[in-house]
Amino acid sequence: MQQLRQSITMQCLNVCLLTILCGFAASASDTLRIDPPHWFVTSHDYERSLCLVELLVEGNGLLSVGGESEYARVIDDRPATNTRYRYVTLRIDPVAPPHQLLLHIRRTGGDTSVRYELRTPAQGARGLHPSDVIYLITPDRFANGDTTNDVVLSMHERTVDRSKPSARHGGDIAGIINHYDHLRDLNVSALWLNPVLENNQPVASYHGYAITDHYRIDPRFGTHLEYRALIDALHRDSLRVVMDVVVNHVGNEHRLFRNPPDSSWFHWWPSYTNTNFKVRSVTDPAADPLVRDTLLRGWFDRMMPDIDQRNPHAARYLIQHVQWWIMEAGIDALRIDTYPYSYPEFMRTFNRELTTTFPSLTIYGEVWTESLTDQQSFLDSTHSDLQYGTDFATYAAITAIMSDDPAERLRGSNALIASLQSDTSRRARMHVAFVDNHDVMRIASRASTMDSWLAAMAILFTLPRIPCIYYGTEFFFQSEDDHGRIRADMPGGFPGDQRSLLGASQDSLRYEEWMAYGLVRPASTWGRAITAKTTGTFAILPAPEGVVAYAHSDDDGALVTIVNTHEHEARTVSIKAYRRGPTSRVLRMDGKAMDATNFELVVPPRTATIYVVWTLTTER
Ligand SMILES: [Ca+2]
Ligand SMILES: [Ca+2]
Repeated sequence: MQQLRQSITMQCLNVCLLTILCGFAASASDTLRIDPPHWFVTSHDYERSLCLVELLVEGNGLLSVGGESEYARVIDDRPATNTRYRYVTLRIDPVAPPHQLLLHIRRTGGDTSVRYELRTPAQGARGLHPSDVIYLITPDRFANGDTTNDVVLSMHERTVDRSKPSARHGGDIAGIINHYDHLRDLNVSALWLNPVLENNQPVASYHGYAITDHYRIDPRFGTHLEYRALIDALHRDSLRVVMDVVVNHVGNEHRLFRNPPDSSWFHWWPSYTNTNFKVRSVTDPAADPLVRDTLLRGWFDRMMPDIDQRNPHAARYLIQHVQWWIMEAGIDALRIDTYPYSYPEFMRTFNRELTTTFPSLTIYGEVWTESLTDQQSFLDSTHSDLQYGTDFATYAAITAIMSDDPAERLRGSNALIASLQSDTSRRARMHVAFVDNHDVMRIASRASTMDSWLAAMAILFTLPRIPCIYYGTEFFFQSEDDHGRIRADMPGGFPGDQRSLLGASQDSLRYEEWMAYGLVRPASTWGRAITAKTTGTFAILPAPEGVVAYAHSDDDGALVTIVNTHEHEARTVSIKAYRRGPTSRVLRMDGKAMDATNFELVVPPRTATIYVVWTLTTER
């Protein structure tokens, strides 16, 4: 990590030098702002759509914006309704080299010129793979690597109080960099951070979902360069980076809400109207139009004004900021927050444009519905053509299987089968599965026994999905159903912590922590080690009622999971289909060799067990 920190210091020096060199632009245009702050040159045919960019130029007394270089030119310039803004379209030649374009800006107070940079994009947009394992971190709560950024005097919220669940706790990007070895040890392959863009809100600004500047890392989380250095380190180790994207709303302190280019950038109501959270209304053709309207146009929260993406400039602004971060920082995948609350027409444009521009990019939406049918509807091309979703239907099935109520467990087992049957295509393998996240109670608090927790994790890691681990779940974190408490501090991540779980020896962990880590760590390796899980054939096996059995198999063997939800009775499942000859063996995931003479497995009640079937190929 020493090397990583030195690299950040060098990059800081480079930026200081760049700022001095570009001092001309800064001094002549100190009240000007241009979003995006720079753009990129491209050379591939598929990136052709990036050759047009709409600049939102902001400043006092703007009259016109023009400019031309050998490879780029302003082709359109028009005022917004609010004359503080102009929409300026720039066309860039597909073969343009990186360079600076001089923008001439006429203003009532005197003309000025600004050098607008066209840079080489970062390598990224490599997408996720079915073998990936995602690690989700709430940056304010994972680790505080830099106490000097805890309080930033220019921000509205200037207190850090770890005793308050909804206050800022001081965690940051430097903390993630300091504990990067934990990610490596855990063997995850992708990192998803809750949003790290500026949230300059007066209260509860820690969670990141009330963005107030689409082009700035929140200074309490660190600097732009620290963010990029973290991503560079992840990429060097072939890990992928997921950006948490919010296009439904902003924080009400966002300058584009406080003084918008046009009031039609946002949804307005005669009196405050919250969204009704009736997600189904957006996919149900028979839904009451008023209900659907309130879902789409109601505000997510009083502090989170709802964006009207029917305004073409607002829509362009949202799409471009994502393109910018992909090319600026090398983002590989997007997680779209509050997906159903945005207009489906806008999301369809968003999805198609981004996946056309970046063909390997992965996009998954937060589709919070436990209905399988509704979940599928969002993926339909007639809706918004979403690539993949966060799999709430399977999550609901898993939590039902953990219930102490036998009837609920039976319902859960049937729901899990339905979920597995609903889409056994390759596409389903890219949905993101989870047993907890930053919005729902920790899975350890839903489990009444360790067996129940183990069952949930066994299912999570063997589903034909990409598993996502919420930080702390590897240490059996528990919580009540409260956002601030779900997002608890990682022990050892913060100065003064009495004990540390990060890098802790086995001796210093409590039993549950040791057990949990001992499962999650190897399980996150299986996805890549057992090729059958990601490239083999998936099948649901015949099993008695209340039992779910499924397998991934290829020529080398099979990964079989059997879930028995019965209260007291063991159940038998045949896995003869995976016997490849007399040298086939069955191993339980804890290392115990099973009696493989007849390939009938007896599974204890209220457990989920993983088996590996393999064959001594040299003797085959
Ligand atoms: Ca800090
Ligand atoms: Ca909305």
